[in-house]
Amino acid sequence: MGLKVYGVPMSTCTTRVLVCLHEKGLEFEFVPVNFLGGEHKQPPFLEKNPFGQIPVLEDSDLTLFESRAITGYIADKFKDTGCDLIRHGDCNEAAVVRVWVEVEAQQYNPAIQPIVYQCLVAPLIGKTSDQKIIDESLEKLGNVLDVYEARLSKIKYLAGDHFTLADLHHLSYTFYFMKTPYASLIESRPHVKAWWEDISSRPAFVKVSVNMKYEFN
Ligand code: GS8
Repeated sequence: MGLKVYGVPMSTCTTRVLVCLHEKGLEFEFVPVNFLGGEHKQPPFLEKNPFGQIPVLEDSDLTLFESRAITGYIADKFKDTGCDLIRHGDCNEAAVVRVWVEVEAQQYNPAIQPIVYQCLVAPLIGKTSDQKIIDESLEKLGNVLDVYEARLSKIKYLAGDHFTLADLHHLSYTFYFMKTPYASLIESRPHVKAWWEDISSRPAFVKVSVNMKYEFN
């Protein structure tokens, strides 16, 4: 039994894992979860992830959830295949990758996620967007992007000279963010813009983003 990913093609956390698998050039089976039908909250799926969330990765008898933990596992297990996403050969470089993986999870994602939710998901599920949440999150995101702009004016990628998990983890939410009326937050910062254009044009992401349409299957 090989690698199996349970998820939804448009889901940000699912696509984080799919991009990682494609960067590594790995074969895997994609198992669509009936999200609208609530399959992820039913006992068979809860055995895989007791929190009832996608994605889940199975590798033979190992079952993992939390997209960033899954990409870390893939990057470690298949370190000699495809792009080295953690810079395993150098302890210092690897540590910097882990720092910026945390920055995405602790600073970037909490700022960008509510904007994407309010602008794209809320209307889709018949809710009114909350402009106060959007405005507060835009301010937070702007502050984070100022740090990125300064950093990316000195180095090509967030963790150094090479594309790593630190960059990869930004792809899914930023892709949707660029479809909101606030894309200028990225476009107005020249080094962030160049970084975004670079990482979003990588073949692995292009392949996955074809299916990233904000509509439920
Ligand atoms: C979040 C997973 C998540 O929110 C991760 O895997 O990185 N920190 C986790 N998944 C959403 C779909 S968005 O991609 C989900 O399953 N939501 C259903 C729910 O929370 O009930």
